[in-house]
Amino acid sequence: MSAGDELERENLVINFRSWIGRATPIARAMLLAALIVTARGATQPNAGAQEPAAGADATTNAATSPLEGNFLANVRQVTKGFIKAGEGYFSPDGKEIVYQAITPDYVFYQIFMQPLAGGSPRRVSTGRGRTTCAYFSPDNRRILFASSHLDPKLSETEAAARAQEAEDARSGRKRRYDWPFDPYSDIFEVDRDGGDLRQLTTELGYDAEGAYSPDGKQIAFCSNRDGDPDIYVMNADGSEVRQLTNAQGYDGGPFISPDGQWVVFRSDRKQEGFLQIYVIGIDGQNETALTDNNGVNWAPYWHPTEPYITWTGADHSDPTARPNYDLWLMRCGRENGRITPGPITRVTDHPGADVLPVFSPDGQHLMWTSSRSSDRSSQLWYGDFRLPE
Ligand SMILES: [Ca+2]
Ligand SMILES: [Ca+2]
Ligand SMILES: [Ca+2]
Repeated sequence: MSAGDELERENLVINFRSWIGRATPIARAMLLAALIVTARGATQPNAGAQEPAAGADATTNAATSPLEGNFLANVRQVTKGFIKAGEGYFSPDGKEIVYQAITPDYVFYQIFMQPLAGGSPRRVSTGRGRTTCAYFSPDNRRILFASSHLDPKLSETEAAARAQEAEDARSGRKRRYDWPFDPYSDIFEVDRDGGDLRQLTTELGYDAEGAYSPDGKQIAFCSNRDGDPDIYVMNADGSEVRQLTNAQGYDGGPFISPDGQWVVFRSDRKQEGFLQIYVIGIDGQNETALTDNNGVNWAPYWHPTEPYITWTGADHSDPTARPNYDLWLMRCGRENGRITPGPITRVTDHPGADVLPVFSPDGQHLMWTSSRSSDRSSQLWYGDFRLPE
């Protein structure tokens, strides 16, 4: 079955911190073969053609395989009641999470936070526009996210998305997903109750994928303000924007290292549609590729205390095989003032998609987005985590 056939057959959703809006049609088709296209048209990874593990229960760790048991324990689903939810991040005290989710009554993702231990989700974004990529400020007082609610034709944008959804539902058609870099996307911050909304970027073009530095003084983000998506850093109040990368291609998903000196990100500069993990100094120097394989590698995230990164990867070397998105771990080295690639360990092997991993602030837990849920929707999952011996 070709990727295109599979795509037509499947549902699709997409997360923009992760996926490729500018890939060639062939590369895009390869990538999208790994995704589910829902009539809603947002993105998330594919649940996979294979069935979830027999007897998998959304609230127990029955879905954990022997391999996963080497690193994960007490795995459980932490979001429910949404059509889908994902890309979660921990509060600095590890007690709350912030994430994006689609509810039955609105067409685009909105940003929600909730206690990790359980409790009602609370929306902190405005309720309108495409939103993504939330993050807690290190002082636990503010929430960062990207939103397109200032789109001057927002009502038309929403109506078009709803109309497409309704038409697809009527016709049964599964649309090929094509992520728009929403030109009205900007980065905002709000109080924990959603109040005191402040706009941090104002350039026309896609500004999103933002995350604070551990000291709260800087924000790394992705912008295509000059026509090509690149990594930028600005002060936390939006001032003093500096561009770190300038390679042709989608450089995105940046996170600043625990020591504040490095930015890890992913890029398709080497081959369109094949993302690799890179690291660059906060000063824009000493850029190094950490992965170089025949796959898609994205959503890198730093361990808070040990020299590890985790990320999402899938093997795309066989165009006839369905890529299984899983979580990976690399122990990084240091050499001549650079961060260097080290041994790689696979953390998950569930047939459902496992993407967007983040460590808890104490490094003792892992949260990620997975379609291993009993209804195969993408939801946030969480477990105890231990590094390899
Ligand atoms: Ca913008
Ligand atoms: Ca670029
Ligand atoms: Ca998987």
